[in-house]
Amino acid sequence: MSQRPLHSGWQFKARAAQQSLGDDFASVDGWLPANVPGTVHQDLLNAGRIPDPFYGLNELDVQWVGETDWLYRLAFDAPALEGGQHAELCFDGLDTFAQVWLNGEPILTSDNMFVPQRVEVTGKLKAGRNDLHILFDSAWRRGRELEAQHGELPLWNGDSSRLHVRKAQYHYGWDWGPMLLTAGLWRGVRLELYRARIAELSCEVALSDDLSQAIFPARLTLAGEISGTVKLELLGPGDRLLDSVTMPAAETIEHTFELGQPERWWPAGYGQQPLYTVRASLEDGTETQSLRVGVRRLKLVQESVAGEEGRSFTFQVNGVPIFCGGANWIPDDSFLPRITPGRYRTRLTQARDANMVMLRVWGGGIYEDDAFYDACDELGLLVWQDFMFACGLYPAHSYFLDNVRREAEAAVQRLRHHPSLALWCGNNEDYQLAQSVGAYGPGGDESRFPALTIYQELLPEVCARLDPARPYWPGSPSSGSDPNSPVTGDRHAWDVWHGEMAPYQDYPQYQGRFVSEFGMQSLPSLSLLESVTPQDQRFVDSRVLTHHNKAEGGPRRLNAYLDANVPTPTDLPGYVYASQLMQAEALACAYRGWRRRWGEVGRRAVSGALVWQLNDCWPVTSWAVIDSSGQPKPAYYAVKRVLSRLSVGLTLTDNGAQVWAVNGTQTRQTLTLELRTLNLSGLPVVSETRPVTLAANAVTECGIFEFAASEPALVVATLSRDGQLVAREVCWPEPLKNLELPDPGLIARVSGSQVRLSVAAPAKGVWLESAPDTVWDDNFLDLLPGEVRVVTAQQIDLSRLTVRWLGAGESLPINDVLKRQS
Ligand code: BMA
Repeated sequence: MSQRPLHSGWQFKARAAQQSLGDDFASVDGWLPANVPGTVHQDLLNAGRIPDPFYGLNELDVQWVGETDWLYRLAFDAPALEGGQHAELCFDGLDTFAQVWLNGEPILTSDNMFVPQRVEVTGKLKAGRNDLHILFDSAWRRGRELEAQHGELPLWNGDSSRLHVRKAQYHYGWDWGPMLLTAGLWRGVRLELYRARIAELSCEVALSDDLSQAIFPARLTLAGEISGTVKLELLGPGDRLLDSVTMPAAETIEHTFELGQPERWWPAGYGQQPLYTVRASLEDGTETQSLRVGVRRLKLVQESVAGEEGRSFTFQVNGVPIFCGGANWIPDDSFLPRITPGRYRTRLTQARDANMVMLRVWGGGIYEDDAFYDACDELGLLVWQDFMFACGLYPAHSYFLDNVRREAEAAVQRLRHHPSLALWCGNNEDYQLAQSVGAYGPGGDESRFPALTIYQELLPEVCARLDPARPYWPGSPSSGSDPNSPVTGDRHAWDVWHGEMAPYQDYPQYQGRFVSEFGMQSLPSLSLLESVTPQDQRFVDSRVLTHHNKAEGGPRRLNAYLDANVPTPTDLPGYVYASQLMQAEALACAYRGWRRRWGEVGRRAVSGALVWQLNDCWPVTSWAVIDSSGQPKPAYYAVKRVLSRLSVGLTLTDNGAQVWAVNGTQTRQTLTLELRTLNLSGLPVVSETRPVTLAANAVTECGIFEFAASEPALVVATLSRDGQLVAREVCWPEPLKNLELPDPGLIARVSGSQVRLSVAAPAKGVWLESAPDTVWDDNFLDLLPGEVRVVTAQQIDLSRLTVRWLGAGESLPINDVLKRQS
């Protein structure tokens, strides 16, 4: 088979309504160069026809783009077909309402951005020049027409017409994202010429109950003229050839490789991520396809929780229950083709480095790129995969259902071989939306929730047929009649921030068996904000900064949490720091409290917590822990610390503090627990030391550390082994805004890629910043007298290095700190 990408030479222009379509396509004027894969916004930006939609208020000025119809055209050369050869045009992604003509003849109509299209053009393709024309109708207009036909339906976020359009739902605007209705060839397009081709290769790897034997049942379907033989190979990690078989070609070929003592795939931190390859080649050498697979047994266990109501919700890999600390993933850009494999890899590595083991691909985005899942396989990140429905009461007429079925089949067939893929999930919050309008739950009128058939029949049927071994879950959240039950299924814990705006200190009591969403807003990094804000708008409640917070009541809610908790300067840098400090405190409190409830075998009261959200798609104040320039916020480091394999926790009581420790390793740990209180100047008040033994993969309650709370004091718990620090927790008197902290007398020494920090008095939230691309191994530290903390970055731009902490008043250039010391 020969594959020719058709990516260069495209042109585009706006459809001129006053002309016939033929004349419009034929006109010589107005065509501009287009990039494929790409979007019309990117093309217009490249051509200088629109300003950067991310800058200032420009989003508002580019709305016409989504309301316009767009023409794309390409002239390309093709060879004469040889006898018996087929020609197919393959469009991996058309966004969204597209009609395609080849040499003036209509060949395709497409209306689902998630469905790749393959069109046979044998007999239509000419030797020599060919002309491809595509009309993309405005998704806005077409959505409105569909809505007029099928009725307006309730939703949260975006324009209600989105519910009728199979296009990434966040394109319609979300409570963290702009409305940018893209159009175009967002994924690749190619011409395939072949006599015979591999239409599909699948391999559903299975592992025996005792984990000692793996089977690789390779299944191949061929299309075209079937003759000769096909070679199937199994390669081990490092591409060692393990087995191979040659079979006569047939429409369907099946062969099962068996392997004793396979190397097992594990989530990050639990073991390695060995990957096997199943490869199929046609005898004539014209095509080879391969799948990278992993050997692991994954189960979703729901069993009783001793002494409590309901059932657990625990992912088990190779027999080991995994506490799924992690995050929700949204598309990393409003303009999807800008997300390169390298960018995926960077963002996912950040997640892995924060001790996360699971990401949830949220249903308002896309079935992500192959590069996303490949990286998750390699990094050991489990993927909770939503189908693409979010926060709406979707229609379910037969045309819509057929469209959804094709979409789901395409997604499942493309992704099912990935060992990282842990779960298929029907939707995001559609059960809750239905419940809120009286269409679900006790007394709810389910006839008003037609999409139930999608989540409870159509999608489970597709999954059972095409990916039977993988768990399917109807919705996030769902759990029967109460979709957001705290005792079964998964739960979105929005009692903090949304809902009653509960204090974040109460997070532990808003638990779920698996908290698949919770979050707290903060501003992005100052450097990112400044890059998209005109000078005269760089103040907290400027029109531009308010526009870059899309949440309903966003600035007001954020201020409420700031006012309750932290000193909040009114200058922009101070406000950025305060919001990020508060977010970090809130998320750490949630993870800490819920992870304590990981318990032990038979008592897995909370088995996961996924923060809303890992990343951003544009520069915005949002719940993300990494901003859209890729810079981690302080919360990122707080999460990383609290999710480390071994951690220690404190909860204040009337007469002291409860102490517990989490051992996320697979072995029992014998450690030394040191408990102390310090006054705000850092002088020790009470201390004690105890040996502790922490059971494997469990939480150990270590009892009460008693002390009289006579004055505001810091409570410090450390775990160490042979004098080496293993984990530490510092509990500060709350609210932080009331603390009167002395100057910590920070001492910094910078040498090469290291910053060594020490203090004379306790310092909270010590935050180092340098060039935006600086990658720190740790940051946002609590420093205590008597210790030296070393923070490393690959490269430090000393001239831009600043440091700030709670109470510092401003970010200090490190050179000033150095001068103060000398
Ligand atoms: C969740 C998500 C999103 C939303 C977020 C913050 O429930 O599913 O819809 O962006 O809340 O409000």
